[in-house]
Amino acid sequence: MTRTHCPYCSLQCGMTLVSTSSTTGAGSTTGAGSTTGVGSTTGAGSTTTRRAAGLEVQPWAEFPVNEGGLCRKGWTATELRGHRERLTTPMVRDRATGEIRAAGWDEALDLVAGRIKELRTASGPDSIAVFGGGGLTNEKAYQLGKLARVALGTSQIDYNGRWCMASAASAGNQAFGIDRGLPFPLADVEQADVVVLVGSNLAETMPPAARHFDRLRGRGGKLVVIDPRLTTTAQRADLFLQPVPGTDLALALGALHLVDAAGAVDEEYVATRTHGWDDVRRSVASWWPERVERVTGVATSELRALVDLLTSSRKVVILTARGAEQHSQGTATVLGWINVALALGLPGTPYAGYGCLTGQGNGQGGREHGQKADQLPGYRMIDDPAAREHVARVWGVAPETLPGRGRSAYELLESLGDGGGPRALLVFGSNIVVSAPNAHRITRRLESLDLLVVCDLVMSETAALADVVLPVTQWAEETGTLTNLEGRVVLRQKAAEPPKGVRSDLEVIAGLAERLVSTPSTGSGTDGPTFSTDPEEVFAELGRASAGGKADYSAISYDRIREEQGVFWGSPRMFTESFATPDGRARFVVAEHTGPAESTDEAFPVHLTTGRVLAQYQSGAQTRRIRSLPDDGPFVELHPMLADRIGVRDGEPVVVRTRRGELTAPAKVVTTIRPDTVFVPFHWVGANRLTNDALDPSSRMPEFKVCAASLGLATSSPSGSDYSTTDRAAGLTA
Ligand SMILES: Nc1nc2c(c(=O)[nH]1)N[C@H]1C(S)=C(S)[C@@H](COP(=O)(O)OP(=O)(O)OC[C@H]3O[C@@H](n4cnc5c(=O)[nH]c(N)nc54)[C@H](O)[C@@H]3O)O[C@H]1N2
Ligand SMILES: Nc1nc2c(c(=O)[nH]1)N[C@H]1C(S)=C(S)[C@@H](COP(=O)(O)OP(=O)(O)OC[C@H]3O[C@@H](n4cnc5c(=O)[nH]c(N)nc54)[C@H](O)[C@@H]3O)O[C@H]1N2
Ligand code: SF4
Ligand SMILES: [Mo]
Repeated sequence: MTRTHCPYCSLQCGMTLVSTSSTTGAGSTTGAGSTTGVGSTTGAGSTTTRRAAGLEVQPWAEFPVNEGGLCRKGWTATELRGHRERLTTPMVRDRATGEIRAAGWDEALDLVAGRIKELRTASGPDSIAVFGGGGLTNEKAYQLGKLARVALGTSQIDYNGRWCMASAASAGNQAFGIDRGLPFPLADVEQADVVVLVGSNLAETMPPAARHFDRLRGRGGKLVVIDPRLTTTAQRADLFLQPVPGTDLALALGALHLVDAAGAVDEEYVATRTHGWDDVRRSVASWWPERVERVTGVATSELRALVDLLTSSRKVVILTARGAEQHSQGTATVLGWINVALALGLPGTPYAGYGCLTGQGNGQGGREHGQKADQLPGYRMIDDPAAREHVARVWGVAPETLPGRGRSAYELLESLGDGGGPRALLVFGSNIVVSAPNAHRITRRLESLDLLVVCDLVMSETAALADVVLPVTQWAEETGTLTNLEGRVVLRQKAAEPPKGVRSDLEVIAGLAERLVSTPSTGSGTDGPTFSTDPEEVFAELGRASAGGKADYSAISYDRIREEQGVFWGSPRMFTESFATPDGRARFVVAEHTGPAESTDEAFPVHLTTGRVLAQYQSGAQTRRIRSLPDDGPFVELHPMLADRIGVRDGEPVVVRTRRGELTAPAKVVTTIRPDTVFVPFHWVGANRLTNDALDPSSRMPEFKVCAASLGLATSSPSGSDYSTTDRAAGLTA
């Protein structure tokens, strides 16, 4: 029996994995949450049980975040073990024939290191790029940053978290001097009077978290949801506002205008704990409710109802998620809501404040230990001389050998190959072909590389393009730490042996480093850089490298995490005395509403937004392969009025076009979406052929959540969403 955490989202639900290999085969011994077992690989008629490939998921009732609850993705997570599409051997592509064949580890690693050396000699270290992921453990993220800076010598590293909570991170740094998703434990929301969710569908994206919001309402607290769709989450709300996508900032400005007009600004808090209110006050003066209604489509009465709730309660929590953040003005939007929170005197007071609901399993830790283009471990900045000095000492290299800042995720991918930037890319933990915006263009960039290396568990759509595919262990087969949305560092513990032939990411990184680091010593009196493959050792090194930084992990150990059910870095409740700015005060920052980068017009008259459904995770590389989760392909959610206008009925194929691409998928006709907006989930190839790659100026976050689209009747067959062919082909290649 092993206590560990779900492999997927930032809630990092505690779970127990029980080995079933010693017990008899079929019968399920536990009650609830049954799913189709993968044990029977023959499709139809399989028995229902939660066990698969010798591991069964059971609750871990004492873990405080989810209290034993899991969503269906968590209950079925072990089905990917022993899956027929699991990669178990390195693969190497012959560029002359296009054929991909099995190879030994030494052959594959030698080949990768050899080509990297050639490129490095010919074009310099920045011709090699690295792309990481917010699902990687802290140890992997740390080691990947070190691989780039020390073994490859490249500045060109970034990761998919740039597409996730980067706008909230940027806003948090500007306003509070620190970037931590939730500055308080999630369960604190139960004690609030009012919680406002801006662009979060947490009933589908972190279902076990919903219990905390249900208890809030059980105590008489109020839940407000702001979303262009009346989602499962919004259906539980006491107040629901349904803005046009991309207009949340105008709503925040209007809310602050009314808070001020009502005389509800906490003048003492503003005077003693903040700077900059006067400028912000002036900037919201012209945001009359009528103007807000014209921009957002939210009736003045609804905005007033929101502000009445905010001003009549003391304990208000404002939470943003991707709906508000994934915009070219995402940072400004978050700052707009932080301004509301500061004016009301909330951050740092009990059961109140602002927080961002981080998304990926290690969304928080993944952005703290150096896989970001501008960052060194401990949330240190790479262009800070003191930071370079400290980290270089831990790494056993000279500070001047560390490269500077690289490009942000989208800019990096856009520059690859034909784009004039790096000629080689190493990918760890992201399925770019599905999840990058303007995906056609990015896929062409990947295809133009001299060398694409992908480490993955399965043949993802991105791995299917690679020259070298390296098979790695998955969560149940490895140990490491992740930092959940609250800043709680949790321990993933190994529960089973990996298939033969598979290596951990740490082993892959060490294998490459060994071949690429020329001579150890650098004259700094140490033995030069080393790359441990033992996660606990790497964590201890990460602790030293992060010591004294903003995200300081030096006091955390595996033993402490086991004993304390996770350990928060810093304080569980932040900002009670001061903020992380030099003078301890929070900053009001003026945020101007400019609107989405692309507006609707005659040719593209509707707003397109994208997001998630409960049963699929991210690019779907993992969950589309779990047979007890529905994998029906994308759909186009639209209002009956819009459906009537183009003459499509529920289930019939509809074409969505944008300036970048098109997608055909069945219409899902619902009254819960704004009539001027369509929604497409992004878990399958397709949605991102449509999305806009306009970037936020500060966070470099792409505008996943709004662009202009047109709709039409499809002439070809329905189920023909273009996803299926690519997807199945990728599966077969494996
Ligand atoms: N089932 C499932 N759960 C997941 C994931 C998954 O892939 N599947 N991924 C995890 C990750 S990495 C993340 S980042 C989180 C994301 O979690 P969420 O942010 O909750 O997920 P999304 O569905 O991307 O977006 C949330 C909502 O934003 C709304 N929205 C769209 N445009 C706008 C807008 O302009 N303004 C506002 N206010 N709302 C808008 C959408 O209608 C949607 O309901 O989920 C995590 N959990
Ligand atoms: N249109 C649209 N696009 C979006 C979004 C949206 O809302 N709309 N959301 C964005 C957001 S918030 C996110 S977070 C991204 C996520 O999108 P991706 O970056 O594609 O994330 P995943 O699908 O989780 O990809 C993880 C890949 O790594 C593999 N993997 C899993 N664990 C490990 C590991 O430990 N090591 C290695 N080497 N590989 C591993 C998985 O099999 C999978 O292929 O998508 C973004 N794209
Ligand atoms: S909510 Fe997130 S962490 Fe919890 S079981 Fe579902 S996917 Fe896993
Ligand atoms: Mo995310």
